[in-house]
Amino acid sequence: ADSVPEEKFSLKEVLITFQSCLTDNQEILTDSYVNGWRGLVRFMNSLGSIFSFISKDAVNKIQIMVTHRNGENGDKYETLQSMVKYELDNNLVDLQRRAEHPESGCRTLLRLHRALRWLELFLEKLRTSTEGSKTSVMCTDAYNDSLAQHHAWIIRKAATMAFCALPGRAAFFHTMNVGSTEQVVAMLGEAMPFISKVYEITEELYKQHNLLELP
Ligand code: 1PX
Repeated sequence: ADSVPEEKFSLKEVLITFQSCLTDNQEILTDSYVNGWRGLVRFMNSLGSIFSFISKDAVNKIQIMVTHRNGENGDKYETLQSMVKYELDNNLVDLQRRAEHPESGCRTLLRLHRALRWLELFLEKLRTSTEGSKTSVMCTDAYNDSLAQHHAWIIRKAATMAFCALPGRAAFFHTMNVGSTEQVVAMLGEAMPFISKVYEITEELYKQHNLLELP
């Protein structure tokens, strides 16, 4: 058979996925959330194998969520709200230390949620950057203001080293496959409110149930 041409994918589609996470009553759909991360990981992989230790962890967490969703009680995982209620009501979350439930949906999703904050910060920096701005610096600053606080020294070190391998702003925008710089900036402006909204709602949900520090 003829080889299928590599499908060109645009980061716009990925970021727009976060729009479809929100239901009319402000709940967050697990499947769309996980799909958003899938797309982000795919994009990250296109940046080079130096990021593979990061994507490996992300894929692992995505897979845990998919397994919950495909399980016997998958319907309980339809939204983040129903997941939190189901896992807490049934004592399926390790609150003090990782023990019987090391892969609860709540603790796994919390890691992705913290990474979403990094994404929000990084995208905002990209959106407001100028020609001379360095992606590695923007990425590191966003990381230090979010995820880094939750990572051990060795992870921080490895992550910060990997960021140095990021392509420059022009090449990075090109990889996003969205079009001109103006189009990238416009797309980011469009997509960011949804990402922020999803982050905010999840943060509030976790705060209400005291889940923001799950081991
Ligand atoms: C236009 C920009 C789009 C960029 C898309 C990039 C998508 C990045 C996806 C990163 C997902 C990272 C999830 C990390 C979850 C995590 O914090 N895991 C740690 C804790 O888990 P545990 O189960 O042990 O409690 C775990 O220790 C993580 C290890 C791997 C290193 C994580 C470094 C995270 C850096 C995030 C920034 C990615 C930069 C990509 C460059 C574009």
